[in-house]
Amino acid sequence: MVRKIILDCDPGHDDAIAMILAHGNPNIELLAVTTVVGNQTLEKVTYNARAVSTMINMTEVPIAAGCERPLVKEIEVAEDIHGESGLDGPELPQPVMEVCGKHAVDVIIDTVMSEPAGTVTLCPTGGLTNIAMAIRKEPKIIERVQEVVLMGGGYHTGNWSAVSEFNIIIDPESAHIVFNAPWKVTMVGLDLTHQALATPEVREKIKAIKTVPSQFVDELLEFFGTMYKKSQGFDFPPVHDPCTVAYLIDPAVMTTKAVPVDIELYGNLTRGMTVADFRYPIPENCHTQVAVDLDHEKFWDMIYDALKNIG
Ligand SMILES: [Ca+2]
Repeated sequence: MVRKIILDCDPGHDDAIAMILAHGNPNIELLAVTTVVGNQTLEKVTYNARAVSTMINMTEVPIAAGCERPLVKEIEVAEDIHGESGLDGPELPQPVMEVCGKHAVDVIIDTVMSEPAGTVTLCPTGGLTNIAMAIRKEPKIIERVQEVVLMGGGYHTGNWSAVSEFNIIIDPESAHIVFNAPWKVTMVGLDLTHQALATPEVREKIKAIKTVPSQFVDELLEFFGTMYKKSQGFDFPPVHDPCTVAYLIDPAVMTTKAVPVDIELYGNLTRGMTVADFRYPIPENCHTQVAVDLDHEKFWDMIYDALKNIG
Protein backbone atom coordinates (compact mmCIF):
# COMPACT_ATOMS: atom_id res chain seq x y z
CA MET A 1 0.00 0.00 0.00
CA VAL A 2 1.30 3.45 -0.92
CA ARG A 3 1.69 5.73 2.10
CA LYS A 4 1.15 9.47 1.65
CA ILE A 5 3.50 11.45 3.85
CA ILE A 6 4.57 14.98 4.66
CA LEU A 7 8.24 15.12 5.64
CA ASP A 8 8.74 17.97 8.11
CA CYS A 9 12.49 18.32 8.40
CA ASP A 10 15.63 20.38 9.05
CA PRO A 11 18.26 19.10 6.55
CA GLY A 12 20.58 18.00 8.06
CA HIS A 13 22.62 15.01 6.84
CA ASP A 14 20.19 12.35 8.01
CA ASP A 15 17.17 14.42 6.88
CA ALA A 16 18.70 14.46 3.39
CA ILE A 17 18.87 10.65 3.45
CA ALA A 18 15.24 10.53 4.65
CA MET A 19 14.29 12.63 1.60
CA ILE A 20 16.19 10.23 -0.64
CA LEU A 21 14.51 7.18 0.88
CA ALA A 22 11.04 8.74 0.57
CA HIS A 23 11.63 9.77 -3.04
CA GLY A 24 13.28 6.53 -4.10
CA ASN A 25 10.76 4.09 -2.63
CA PRO A 26 7.65 3.29 -4.71
CA ASN A 27 5.51 2.73 -1.60
CA ILE A 28 5.91 6.32 -0.41
CA GLU A 29 4.09 9.25 -1.96
CA LEU A 30 5.80 12.39 -0.70
CA LEU A 31 3.12 15.11 -0.68
CA ALA A 32 5.35 17.92 0.59
CA VAL A 33 8.66 18.68 2.23
CA THR A 34 8.24 21.28 4.98
CA THR A 35 11.17 22.85 6.80
CA VAL A 36 11.66 24.04 10.36
CA VAL A 37 14.48 25.65 12.32
CA GLY A 38 16.62 22.95 13.93
CA ASN A 39 19.98 21.66 12.82
CA GLN A 40 20.55 25.12 11.40
CA THR A 41 18.57 28.32 10.83
CA LEU A 42 15.38 28.09 8.80
CA GLU A 43 17.04 29.90 5.91
CA LYS A 44 19.89 27.38 5.75
CA VAL A 45 17.83 24.20 6.16
CA THR A 46 15.33 25.40 3.54
CA TYR A 47 18.17 26.06 1.11
CA ASN A 48 19.46 22.56 1.87
CA ALA A 49 16.06 20.99 1.22
CA ARG A 50 15.97 22.72 -2.17
CA ALA A 51 19.51 21.58 -2.96
CA VAL A 52 18.81 17.96 -2.02
CA SER A 53 15.61 17.98 -4.10
CA THR A 54 17.66 19.28 -7.01
CA MET A 55 20.35 16.63 -6.46
CA ILE A 56 17.82 13.79 -6.75
CA ASN A 57 15.69 15.50 -9.40
CA MET A 58 12.66 15.60 -7.08
CA THR A 59 11.09 18.57 -8.82
CA GLU A 60 7.39 17.69 -8.39
CA VAL A 61 7.29 17.77 -4.57
CA PRO A 62 6.50 21.21 -3.08
CA ILE A 63 8.89 22.63 -0.48
CA ALA A 64 7.51 25.03 2.11
CA ALA A 65 9.40 26.95 4.77
CA GLY A 66 7.96 26.97 8.27
CA CYS A 67 8.77 28.35 11.70
CA GLU A 68 12.02 30.24 12.10
CA ARG A 69 12.20 29.85 15.86
CA PRO A 70 10.83 27.55 18.57
CA LEU A 71 7.62 28.44 20.45
CA VAL A 72 9.27 29.56 23.69
CA LYS A 73 13.00 28.84 23.66
CA GLU A 74 15.66 30.75 21.80
CA ILE A 75 17.15 29.15 18.68
CA GLU A 76 19.74 26.44 19.31
CA VAL A 77 21.39 24.78 16.29
CA ALA A 78 23.54 21.64 15.91
CA GLU A 79 26.62 23.11 14.25
CA ASP A 80 28.99 20.60 15.88
CA ILE A 81 27.17 17.76 14.10
CA HIS A 82 25.96 19.29 10.83
CA GLY A 83 28.43 22.15 10.27
CA GLU A 84 27.93 25.80 9.47
CA SER A 85 25.65 25.20 6.49
CA GLY A 86 23.64 22.44 8.20
CA LEU A 87 24.77 20.13 5.40
CA ASP A 88 28.55 20.48 5.37
CA GLY A 89 30.70 18.01 3.42
CA PRO A 90 29.50 17.50 -0.15
CA GLU A 91 29.30 20.30 -2.66
CA LEU A 92 25.63 21.12 -3.06
CA PRO A 93 24.04 21.73 -6.46
CA GLN A 94 22.59 25.16 -7.13
CA PRO A 95 18.90 24.66 -6.22
CA VAL A 96 16.46 24.79 -9.12
CA MET A 97 13.49 24.18 -6.83
CA GLU A 98 11.80 27.28 -5.40
CA VAL A 99 9.89 27.28 -2.12
CA CYS A 100 6.15 27.48 -2.51
CA GLY A 101 4.46 30.72 -1.46
CA LYS A 102 2.65 29.23 1.53
CA HIS A 103 3.90 28.83 5.09
CA ALA A 104 4.71 25.22 6.01
CA VAL A 105 2.07 25.24 8.74
CA ASP A 106 -0.60 26.06 6.14
CA VAL A 107 0.77 23.47 3.73
CA ILE A 108 0.47 20.83 6.47
CA ILE A 109 -3.09 21.91 7.36
CA ASP A 110 -4.32 22.29 3.78
CA THR A 111 -2.81 18.98 2.67
CA VAL A 112 -4.29 17.04 5.59
CA MET A 113 -7.70 18.70 5.18
CA SER A 114 -7.87 18.22 1.41
CA GLU A 115 -6.73 14.59 1.21
CA PRO A 116 -9.21 11.89 2.30
CA ALA A 117 -9.41 11.52 6.10
CA GLY A 118 -7.00 8.99 7.53
CA THR A 119 -4.67 8.88 4.54
CA VAL A 120 -1.88 11.35 5.38
CA THR A 121 0.97 10.53 7.75
CA LEU A 122 3.13 13.24 9.29
CA CYS A 123 6.79 12.39 9.44
CA PRO A 124 8.66 15.00 11.48
CA THR A 125 12.44 14.64 11.61
CA GLY A 126 13.26 17.97 13.23
CA GLY A 127 11.89 20.03 16.10
CA LEU A 128 8.12 19.86 16.40
CA THR A 129 7.33 23.58 16.06
CA ASN A 130 5.49 23.37 12.72
CA ILE A 131 3.39 20.41 13.81
CA ALA A 132 2.42 22.03 17.11
CA MET A 133 1.49 25.26 15.32
CA ALA A 134 -0.60 23.32 12.80
CA ILE A 135 -2.52 21.62 15.63
CA ARG A 136 -3.22 24.94 17.32
CA LYS A 137 -4.30 26.62 14.09
CA GLU A 138 -6.50 23.76 12.85
CA PRO A 139 -7.23 21.14 15.53
CA LYS A 140 -9.30 19.13 13.04
CA ILE A 141 -6.05 17.77 11.58
CA ILE A 142 -5.68 15.60 14.70
CA GLU A 143 -8.49 13.26 13.71
CA ARG A 144 -7.74 13.41 9.97
CA VAL A 145 -4.07 12.44 10.12
CA GLN A 146 -3.43 8.71 9.75
CA GLU A 147 -0.55 8.75 12.24
CA VAL A 148 2.55 10.65 13.28
CA VAL A 149 5.89 8.87 13.00
CA LEU A 150 8.63 11.11 14.33
CA MET A 151 12.34 11.02 14.95
CA GLY A 152 13.02 12.40 18.39
CA GLY A 153 13.48 11.57 22.02
CA GLY A 154 14.67 8.35 23.56
CA TYR A 155 13.32 6.34 26.47
CA HIS A 156 16.70 5.40 27.90
CA THR A 157 19.11 7.88 26.47
CA GLY A 158 19.74 11.48 25.46
CA ASN A 159 22.22 13.21 23.18
CA TRP A 160 21.81 16.89 24.07
CA SER A 161 21.60 16.38 27.82
CA ALA A 162 21.83 13.23 29.92
CA VAL A 163 18.18 12.47 29.19
CA SER A 164 17.06 14.72 26.32
CA GLU A 165 17.41 14.40 22.57
CA PHE A 166 18.05 17.37 20.25
CA ASN A 167 14.72 17.49 18.34
CA ILE A 168 12.79 17.52 21.62
CA ILE A 169 15.01 19.78 23.73
CA ILE A 170 15.16 22.55 21.10
CA ASP A 171 11.38 23.02 21.44
CA PRO A 172 9.98 21.02 24.36
CA GLU A 173 6.71 22.99 24.44
CA SER A 174 5.94 21.98 20.86
CA ALA A 175 6.87 18.37 21.63
CA HIS A 176 4.49 18.48 24.60
CA ILE A 177 1.64 19.62 22.31
CA VAL A 178 2.37 16.94 19.72
CA PHE A 179 2.75 14.01 22.15
CA ASN A 180 -0.39 14.99 24.06
CA ALA A 181 -2.67 15.32 21.03
CA PRO A 182 -4.95 12.26 20.82
CA TRP A 183 -3.51 10.85 17.60
CA LYS A 184 -1.26 7.85 17.09
CA VAL A 185 2.36 8.82 17.69
CA THR A 186 5.30 6.52 17.03
CA MET A 187 8.46 7.80 18.66
CA VAL A 188 11.49 6.66 16.71
CA GLY A 189 14.02 7.75 19.29
CA LEU A 190 17.70 7.34 19.98
CA ASP A 191 17.16 3.85 21.43
CA LEU A 192 16.31 2.79 17.85
CA THR A 193 18.29 5.19 15.70
CA HIS A 194 21.59 4.48 17.47
CA GLN A 195 21.27 1.05 15.84
CA ALA A 196 21.11 2.59 12.33
CA LEU A 197 24.88 2.88 12.06
CA ALA A 198 26.60 3.62 8.76
CA THR A 199 29.25 0.93 9.17
CA PRO A 200 32.19 0.51 6.76
CA GLU A 201 30.26 -2.31 5.07
CA VAL A 202 27.29 0.03 4.53
CA ARG A 203 29.60 2.73 3.15
CA GLU A 204 31.11 0.25 0.68
CA LYS A 205 27.69 -0.84 -0.58
CA ILE A 206 26.61 2.79 -1.09
CA LYS A 207 29.83 3.61 -2.93
CA ALA A 208 29.39 0.58 -5.18
CA ILE A 209 26.11 2.01 -6.55
CA LYS A 210 28.26 4.55 -8.41
CA THR A 211 25.71 7.27 -9.13
CA VAL A 212 25.88 10.99 -8.43
CA PRO A 213 23.34 10.72 -5.55
CA SER A 214 25.15 7.69 -4.05
CA GLN A 215 28.42 9.65 -4.15
CA PHE A 216 26.56 12.53 -2.48
CA VAL A 217 25.31 10.22 0.31
CA ASP A 218 28.81 8.85 0.78
CA GLU A 219 30.18 12.38 1.20
CA LEU A 220 27.39 13.21 3.63
CA LEU A 221 28.28 10.15 5.70
CA GLU A 222 31.97 11.00 5.61
CA PHE A 223 31.38 14.42 7.17
CA PHE A 224 28.64 13.16 9.52
CA GLY A 225 30.89 10.30 10.68
CA THR A 226 33.82 12.62 11.40
CA MET A 227 31.61 14.97 13.42
CA TYR A 228 29.94 12.13 15.34
CA LYS A 229 33.33 10.68 16.21
CA LYS A 230 34.63 14.05 17.36
CA SER A 231 31.63 15.29 19.31
CA GLN A 232 29.99 12.08 20.58
CA GLY A 233 32.63 9.36 20.32
CA PHE A 234 30.76 7.17 17.82
CA ASP A 235 32.90 4.90 15.63
CA PHE A 236 30.19 5.01 12.93
CA PRO A 237 27.47 7.65 12.62
CA PRO A 238 23.86 6.84 13.55
CA VAL A 239 21.59 7.81 10.65
CA HIS A 240 18.47 8.76 12.59
CA ASP A 241 15.86 10.36 10.34
CA PRO A 242 15.31 7.81 7.53
CA CYS A 243 14.30 5.25 10.18
CA THR A 244 10.89 6.97 10.30
CA VAL A 245 10.37 6.60 6.55
CA ALA A 246 11.64 3.00 6.68
CA TYR A 247 8.97 2.18 9.26
CA LEU A 248 6.28 3.54 6.94
CA ILE A 249 7.62 1.50 4.02
CA ASP A 250 7.59 -1.70 6.07
CA PRO A 251 6.85 -1.72 9.82
CA ALA A 252 8.71 -5.04 10.06
CA VAL A 253 11.97 -3.06 9.86
CA MET A 254 11.62 -2.44 13.60
CA THR A 255 9.86 -3.65 16.71
CA THR A 256 7.74 -1.23 18.71
CA LYS A 257 6.16 -1.18 22.12
CA ALA A 258 3.00 0.72 23.12
CA VAL A 259 3.73 2.84 26.20
CA PRO A 260 2.53 6.25 27.38
CA VAL A 261 5.06 8.98 26.60
CA ASP A 262 5.02 12.54 27.89
CA ILE A 263 7.46 15.44 27.72
CA GLU A 264 9.18 16.87 30.79
CA LEU A 265 8.95 20.67 30.67
CA TYR A 266 10.07 21.76 34.12
CA GLY A 267 12.88 19.58 35.46
CA ASN A 268 16.17 21.33 36.16
CA LEU A 269 18.09 18.30 34.93
CA THR A 270 15.41 16.63 32.83
CA ARG A 271 13.73 19.32 30.70
CA GLY A 272 13.05 17.88 27.25
CA MET A 273 13.07 14.27 28.43
CA THR A 274 10.61 11.91 26.73
CA VAL A 275 9.27 10.13 29.80
CA ALA A 276 8.07 6.66 28.77
CA ASP A 277 6.04 4.71 31.32
CA PHE A 278 6.80 1.01 30.94
CA ARG A 279 4.83 -0.04 34.03
CA TYR A 280 2.19 -2.74 33.79
CA PRO A 281 -0.58 -2.52 32.70
CA ILE A 282 -0.41 -0.32 29.59
CA PRO A 283 -3.56 1.86 29.59
CA GLU A 284 -6.18 0.83 27.02
CA ASN A 285 -6.28 4.32 25.50
CA CYS A 286 -2.49 4.50 25.04
CA HIS A 287 -1.92 6.33 21.74
CA THR A 288 1.87 6.41 21.77
CA GLN A 289 4.45 3.76 21.00
CA VAL A 290 8.22 3.67 20.99
CA ALA A 291 10.59 2.03 18.53
CA VAL A 292 12.78 -0.63 20.14
CA ASP A 293 14.86 -2.83 17.81
CA LEU A 294 15.99 -2.20 14.24
CA ASP A 295 16.56 -4.80 11.52
CA HIS A 296 19.85 -3.21 10.40
CA GLU A 297 20.18 -5.16 7.15
CA LYS A 298 16.59 -4.57 6.07
CA PHE A 299 16.93 -0.86 6.83
CA TRP A 300 20.07 -0.35 4.79
CA ASP A 301 18.71 -2.51 1.93
CA MET A 302 15.88 0.05 1.66
CA ILE A 303 18.43 2.87 1.35
CA TYR A 304 20.43 1.02 -1.34
CA ASP A 305 17.21 0.25 -3.27
CA ALA A 306 16.07 3.88 -3.09
CA LEU A 307 19.42 5.07 -4.45
CA LYS A 308 19.28 2.51 -7.25
CA ASN A 309 15.70 3.59 -8.13
CA ILE A 310 16.72 7.24 -8.23
CA GLY A 311 19.68 6.35 -10.46
CA1 LIG B 1 16.59 16.12 11.43
